[in-house]
Amino acid sequence: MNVITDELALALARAPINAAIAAARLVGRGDERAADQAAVDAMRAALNTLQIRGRVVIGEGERDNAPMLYVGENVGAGKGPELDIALDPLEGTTLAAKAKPNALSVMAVAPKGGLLHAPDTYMDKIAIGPGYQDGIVDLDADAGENVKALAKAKGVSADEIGVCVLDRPRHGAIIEALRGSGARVHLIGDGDIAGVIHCAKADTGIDMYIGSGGAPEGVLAAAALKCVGGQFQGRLVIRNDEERGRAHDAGIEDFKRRYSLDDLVSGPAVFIATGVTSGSLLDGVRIGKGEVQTHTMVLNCANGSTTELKTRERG
Ligand code: VTB
Repeated sequence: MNVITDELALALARAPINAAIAAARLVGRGDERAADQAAVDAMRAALNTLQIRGRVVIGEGERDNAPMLYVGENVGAGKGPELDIALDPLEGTTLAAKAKPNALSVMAVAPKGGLLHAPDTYMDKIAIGPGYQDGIVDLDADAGENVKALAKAKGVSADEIGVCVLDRPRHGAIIEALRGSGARVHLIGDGDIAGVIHCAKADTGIDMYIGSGGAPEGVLAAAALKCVGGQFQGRLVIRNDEERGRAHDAGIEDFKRRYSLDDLVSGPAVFIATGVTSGSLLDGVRIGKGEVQTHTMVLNCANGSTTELKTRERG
């Protein structure tokens, strides 16, 4: 039996909605920390009103560094289903601070044990949308070869393939290989959860996501793809002893393991994202004349449903 009913999924949405509203009041103020903190406080308060026994498995950091929503923190009113929660109250703190598009408040929830406890390290990632044969792209293949394989499978030429990549110097070789294949490269400043979700939406012009970003964001993005369909492969990037320690503490022994979508998200998860700033996926929070409007997507893997929520409330 699935413990996350549609009703519970909608109740859970209050957490990112309230976090997004709190962060939105600080959009464009150049203060990443303040916006993040406001989102964290609001998300935690909302989670603690719900009839769940939640445990944060991906959160704001280890207990020593994060006073709230730390990994291992119990949330919820203490009764109800046991749930694992991965959260990012403000994904794209820089985007919010600079009032740029696609800052989101994000959460994935699954019955206990259903989400990989990803350490706070980087992860090499590749993602594509639904409708392709399994294994059509490969994390270990050359980026240009992946474009060619995807173009063939899609029945288009390589120059019609759009690839989303975080704009970082570390991606120089990948970007070169992608452009060499003819692909269009969509560079984003931050926010690779949105980057991955773009692959599964027909109207974004993005067919594939490649590059290294946060491992926690990898699990959150995988939860979204698991619900709407698509492929995702990831591998932790462990650069030093400290990161090795973090991975070890998260219960990971095989640092070279290549994770599939189902390895990252093994249970029937729900993925919820609320727009903080407007972007290609969601409208941002609108505040004015004593009223607040929000826009949220609730994706439920258990029944494959997508629910779009628009709220309007005093505030
Ligand atoms: C990504 C992205 C985040 O960090 O994980 C990225 O999803 C990777 O880290 O929004 P670097 O910024 O260190 O390259 C963010 O951009 C910010 O958390």
